[in-house]
Parts: sequence; structure tokens; C-alpha cells
Amino acid sequence: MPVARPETSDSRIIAHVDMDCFYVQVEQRKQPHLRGQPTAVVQYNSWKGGGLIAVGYEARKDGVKRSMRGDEAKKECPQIHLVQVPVARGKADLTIYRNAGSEVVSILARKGRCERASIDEVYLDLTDAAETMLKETPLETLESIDEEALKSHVLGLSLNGNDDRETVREWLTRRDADHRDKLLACGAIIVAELRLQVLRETEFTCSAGVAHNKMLAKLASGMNKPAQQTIVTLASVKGLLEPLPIKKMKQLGGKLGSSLQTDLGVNTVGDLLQFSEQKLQDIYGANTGTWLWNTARGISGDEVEGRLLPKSHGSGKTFPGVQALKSVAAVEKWLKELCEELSERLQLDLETNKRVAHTLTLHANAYKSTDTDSLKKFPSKSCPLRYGAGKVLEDSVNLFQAALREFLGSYTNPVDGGWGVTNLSVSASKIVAAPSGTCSITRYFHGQDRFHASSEQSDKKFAPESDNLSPSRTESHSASHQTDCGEGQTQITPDTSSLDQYETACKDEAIESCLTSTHHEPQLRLSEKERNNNDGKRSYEQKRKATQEKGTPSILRFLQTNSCSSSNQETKCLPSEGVQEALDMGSESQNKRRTDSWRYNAGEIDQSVVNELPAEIQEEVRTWLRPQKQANTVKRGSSIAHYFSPNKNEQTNLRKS
Ligand code: TTP
Repeated sequence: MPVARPETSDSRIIAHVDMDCFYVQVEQRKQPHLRGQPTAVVQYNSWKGGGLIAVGYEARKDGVKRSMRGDEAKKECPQIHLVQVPVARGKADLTIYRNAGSEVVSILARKGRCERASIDEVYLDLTDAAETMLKETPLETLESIDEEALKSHVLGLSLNGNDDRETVREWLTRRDADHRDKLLACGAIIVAELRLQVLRETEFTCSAGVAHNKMLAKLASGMNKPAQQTIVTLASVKGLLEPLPIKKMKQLGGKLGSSLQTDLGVNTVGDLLQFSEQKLQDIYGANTGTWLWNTARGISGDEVEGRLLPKSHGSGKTFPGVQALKSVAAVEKWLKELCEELSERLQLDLETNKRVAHTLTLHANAYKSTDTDSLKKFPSKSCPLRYGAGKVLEDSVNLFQAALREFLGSYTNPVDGGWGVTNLSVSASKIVAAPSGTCSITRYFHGQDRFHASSEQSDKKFAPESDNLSPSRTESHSASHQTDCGEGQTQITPDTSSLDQYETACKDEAIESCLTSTHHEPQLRLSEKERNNNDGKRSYEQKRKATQEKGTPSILRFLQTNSCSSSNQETKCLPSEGVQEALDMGSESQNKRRTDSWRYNAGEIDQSVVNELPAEIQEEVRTWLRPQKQANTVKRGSSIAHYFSPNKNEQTNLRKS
């Protein structure tokens, strides 16, 4: 159920930034000759040309839509370029898109609190930045305003089509404007700058909404795409919301929205205005009632969370039709792939971001051949997460068995036959900062088993997901609709009735599931080495672009100048290749490190072995070993090789990197 939060202040300045046709832009950066060409990204499965998951704006002009398959798109637009999503482990691999999203986030986060809402969406709280700007430079004294800000769409501002930019300039610099509008104007100028910055540094365009709260900013960001921004003034809120179909509002796409329609005859947000808060509370309860009343008036107190990293990691695959998994062995085979991938991402998250996940959850969709009750859901199951691919697999298999027993109503382990699994995924959630000291140790040892002692696991309970996860997470997963997209693929459309968290925190995961993807760890930050590699090329390229861009009036112009033909791509499009190379190099070396990784048991480490560690690691290890002293019973001289990497040089390099 939605939660009504008190409106903190309508003087906040919130932006919602949404990348334009994101996967297409990422592919176009990789293959610059595709710039300006009708392009779409298709799922890895080539059935009927593959399902389209991202469509470029040139192709949209020719009538190509995301709901189409490649063959259909080719009929609509014969010259379309269909790029297949990268594949790893026989599944889609979203690493390049995640990394590209991280590049954007790191730029946007420079100006205020930043919440990574999905693979290509970010909320920004620019209140402080706008206040500071207003204090330092009264808007009416601004001599020049960036063209990008002048191209803003100001809701409620009437334009005559003649000198629209001049009209926007006047609005932005009004001396007698309300303080809140002045802050909005500052927010718009800041967002325009940020969007240009994103373009210069990443070559990606994005669109944005600037408003006094998250709800309005999100509504606005999609109103003028691509590469444009929309400002929601307080005066425009009523006009913006009133005609909107109720189901289009966030969190009202599902049951609650349907109830408003059928029980109260509310079809638009305007219809909702006629109900008092009391009446709505009587029908839907105090919280939801107030939330509805506020929503109809554009009031929302949701804060921008300072979160640059995903809330969970997931890996899933679908097995529609004849591909359904019909034996425990077949399920285990795929679980192995999924768990290995999840484990890699967890390990990388630990190394890169110093975070650990605490809950492992298994989700599946299944059917019974003899089922009359086809609506019965396969239960999701959770347990404490133990690090190490082997342990994740072991636990996932146990979770699956427990869920299957419950699904089939069996007291013993079910036999094969009579059931089929059409969708399988594992996810890790409850991700928190790793206890201090664990990360550098991790890098040195590459041990994986220390976060959950085995005793904790031995008596673990296989609890239903809802026992371990917040209601929102539970709902987010159960609220996905699946549409068969052909062999091996399922399109998951998030049910908009689900909570905010679905669209925000879990969108990545939904998209991954949709692609039946396996992917590597999302990296918020590039490693030092990768950054250095990038910096060289980027800074050169940035400087070149900055010079080239001086005086360029708009983002669209920028794109035109960067529409690389195959003949000039080498000279114009170096940086994306450079970045990609750096990223690829990074993941390759990490894979190698993982292959060479080994295990150790804290309780068995000999003190003399600790003394051999590099000085910077020793103290951390000692701190970490202190509570384990009792268990430190291994005799001196016990096999060091058992605890440490066979390749000392490799470890030394790791430490340095
Ligand atoms: P969106 O932001 O929904 O769309 P988009 O960025 O492609 O286009 P727009 O300019 O209209 O915002 O999704 C972001 C990316 O997520 C998209 O490029 C591809 C991926 N995606 C899927 O893989 N499957 C899906 O069902 C959706 C909706 C998106």
C-alpha cells in the first residue's frame, strides 16, 4: 500500500533524469556508424528477429515500437539496424548498460543528493544547489543562459511559437517571481548544465523533469523526449494532473487504480479531487486515503534517497513452452549458472563497493501438468545468504526443493514429472556496508565464507520470502506480468500497481528478468586502473569535445556533429571504445582472480602466517581474528598453501590494484 509522507516542503527542487532510448545509445556509442540510423536493440533470442527491448528515436519515427519483434520492425522500417543484446552464459548480459548507467550517475551526483532509480533513471535533490545559486547570482542579473536551459518546456507558460526562447528567458529571469519559481528556474539551469555534462563525458543524451517533488519530476521527464527538459511550476500542477488517466499515476496502475475506477467511478486524477480526505480514508484506510488525497493535488513528501548503487542483485532465466525445466537435475543445472553469476556480482560488489548482502531469495514460476488450480503460485523462499558460489548454489537448491514441496503439497522431496518450471531466478538483498576491515582482507585472501558462520546456516529456516523481505519487495516480484516473447524469453512488464520500489529500486532486476539475463556486477565506480585508463582518453576527448562544442546551441546539434559515418568514426568516436575496452579489461582480470581464488578459515589461521602478510593488511587481519582466538588451534607450520593463494605475485598485484 502506498505510504503518505508529509510534504517536507514545496520549496524543494527535485529532478528526474531519464536516459533516452538507453540501450540503443549505448550500442550506438559502441558502433558509432549507427548514430543517426534507425536502430533497435533486440533480445538475444533470434526467434522472429528477436523481441525489441529498446528502440531509437529515428526508428520510432518510422513506426517501430518496443512491442514488436525484429521481423515486424523490418517490415515497418526496412533499413533498421537490429543490434543483439550481449550474451554471456547463454543469456543476455547487461554489464555494458549497467556500467554506462553508472557513468551517468557519477556525473549527475556532482550537484546534489542522487538516487539511482533504475538502470537509466536518476532522481536528484537540487534544493541546496538551487538555493546557493540564487543567493550568489540573482537570476535577473544573469547575462547569459545556456541554450539548453532556454529550450526548457515550462508547463503553463504560453508560447507563441515566434520567440519561444526569449519567452523562456523572461520566465527564468523574472524579478518578481515567487521564490519557489525562482528556485525552479535555478534547478532548470543546473539540470541543463548537468545534461550537457553527461553528453560531453558519455555521449549520451537524456531528458529531465524539474519540479518540487519526485512524483511531479518523474511525470514531467517523459513529456518531452528526447534530449529535452520540462519544468513543473506550482501553478501548472492542477492543469497537469487533472486530465491524467488515474491508471497512469505511479502506484495506481493495479488493484488500487482499478478499485478507484470501479468503486468510485474515478477515471482521471481530476475525478479524485471531488473526494474528501476523510472519505478516502474511510474507504482505503488512513494512510492510503491521505496518500490518494495528496496525490490528486500533486503533493508528495517522498525524499530522494542518497543511493547510487542497486538495492539488490538478481539473476534469472525463463523457460517458456517446451523449454520448461521438468526435473530437479535440470533445475539444478540452471541454478548453478544463476548462482555463479550472482556470486560473481556479490563478490564484485564487496570488492568495489564494500557491501555485503544478507538475504538469498529463490523465485520461480511453475505449473503442474494435472493442475486444476492454475493460479496457485510457486512460493518464493528466502534464507540468510552465505558467500561463495558453492554455498549459494547449495542453499538455492534447498530453497527450490522446499518451495517445490509446498507447491506440490508433498511432504517428501518431489519426484520428477508432473510439473515444469518456466522461470527461475535467484536474488540477493538486504545489502549493507561491509563491516570495516573486511574489504582489503577480502582482496588479499579472496576467501568467501566468512560472513555467515556455518552454524548459522545449519539451523537455517527456509522462510517464505515475505518473512525475510520487506512487503514492497515481495509485492514487486509478484506484481510482474509475463508475456511470452518466444523461445526462451519472457517479457516482464512491471505491474504499475506495485509499489514505487518496484519501479525504482527493482526496475533493474525486472529488466534483467525480462531479458532472462546473466550479467556481471554493476559497477558504480570503475576501478582505479580503469579510471586511469579512461581518464587519459576521456580527458583528451573531453577537451576536444569542449572545444568543438563551444557555441554549439543544443544537445541535438551535438548529436548531429557526432553522427559518425563509418568513414570518419575512427577520428570522431574514440572515447566510447576506450571506455569499453577498459571495462572489459577490468572484468577479465576479475574473472581470472576469481578463478584463482581460494578459501580459508579464519579460525585456523596461524599467527606466523599473519606476520608474513603485508604490513597494511596485518593490523586488519588481527582485528578481524581477535574474536576467533579460541579457535586458533592450528599448529605452526600448517600448510600455508591451504590458506593463501598459490601465486603470491598475483596476490601482491591484487593488493596494489
Ligand atoms: P526505458 O527508460 O523504459 O526506455 P528507453 O530508455 O529505451 O526509451 P525512452 O527514451 O522512451 O525512455 O528503458 C530503459 C532501458 O531498459 C531500455 O533502453 C531497454 C531496457 N528495457 C528492457 O530491457 N525491457 C523493457 O521491457 C523495458 C521497458 C526496458
